[in-house]
Amino acid sequence: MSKRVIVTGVTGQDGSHMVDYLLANTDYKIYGGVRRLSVKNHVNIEHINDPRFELFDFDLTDPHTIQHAVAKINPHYFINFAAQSFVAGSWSFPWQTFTTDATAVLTILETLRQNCKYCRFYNAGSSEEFGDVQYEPQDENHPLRPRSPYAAGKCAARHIVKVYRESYGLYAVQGWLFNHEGVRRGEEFVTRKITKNVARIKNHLDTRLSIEIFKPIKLGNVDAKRDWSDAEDFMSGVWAMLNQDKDPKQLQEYVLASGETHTVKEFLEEAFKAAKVDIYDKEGNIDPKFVEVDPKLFRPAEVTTLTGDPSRAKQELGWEPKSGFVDLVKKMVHNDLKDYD
Ligand code: F7E
Repeated sequence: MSKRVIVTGVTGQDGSHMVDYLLANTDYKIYGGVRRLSVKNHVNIEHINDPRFELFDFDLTDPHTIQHAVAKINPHYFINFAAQSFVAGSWSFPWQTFTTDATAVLTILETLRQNCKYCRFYNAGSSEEFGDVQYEPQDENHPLRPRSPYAAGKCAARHIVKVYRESYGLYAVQGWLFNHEGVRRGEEFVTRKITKNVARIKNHLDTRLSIEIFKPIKLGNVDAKRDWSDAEDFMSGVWAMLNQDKDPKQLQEYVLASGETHTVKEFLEEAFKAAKVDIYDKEGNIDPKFVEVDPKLFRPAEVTTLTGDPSRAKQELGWEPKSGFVDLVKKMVHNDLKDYD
């Protein structure tokens, strides 16, 4: 009988890519957890037409839905990609963020411990946990120094995952995923916000028919540095973390990253380049008609720089990202330009 995998957060970027990856690379049955909303947003899973994929109602803030899913499905793997993942939003909703990103992870672990001890559990961890970084690049030994309610929640989750692994021998891991983007990225994250706006501006300039007033892209801290990869590349790394041939108490957790860092400004410039829009004035500066820095978009505390060191994942899991920064930016811009075809 084929194995059963629960993937939560399947309407989001990572959950939907994980479903695609598992359908393509295993013969397992995949159960996708979705939170009921009055407005359905299934765009990231609309393309899936496979009898091995089934949806079920799930909400991280409702322990009963976690217990019910585990009792009914009796999964071999539980991959938790559901979260309140927007860092900036975590200052507005700290309680909701901590409940979904930390307390709910404890509920999953305790449910598995009591009912499904041999299920392998993955929780989405984040480079944000390194926060106020002490050295570059950050590896698995870097201390946890969170700077946001989101990051504090992910750190708490990491500790409780480790406690369950070490206390009960549960196969439970939490990778450190550095920023990962793509055409399914939510529009509030800076990369997609940029590529969507670049496409809008390009269309405006090309058609000159738009009745819309020409508006610049409004951004916050464009000097922040991030290590960006293609989200699709991360799925095999996560799956490899879940399939190590080790006693759970000996398990390692891994950084997935490109090892390269760029400023938000560099992403922005590369995106306009991909759309063939010249944004520079005669002095070679970015013309403010294209980009405006809005102090309201600065965070109460910023993670100014992140660069991951994926050496351990490369050596022990044989994992490395396939596509680079420029290809990622091009892919996202070209995808958003299609909205105007
Ligand atoms: O911000 C700066 C902002 O919101 C990136 C999540 O997936 O990756 C993501 O977290 C940087 C920050 O992602 C705007 O201040 C400037 O320095 O795209 P972001 P994030 O906060 O790095 C990690 C690994 C996760 O785990 C998270 O779940 O860009 N920035 N101007 C801006 N950011 C946004 N969102 N919007 C702006 O206008």
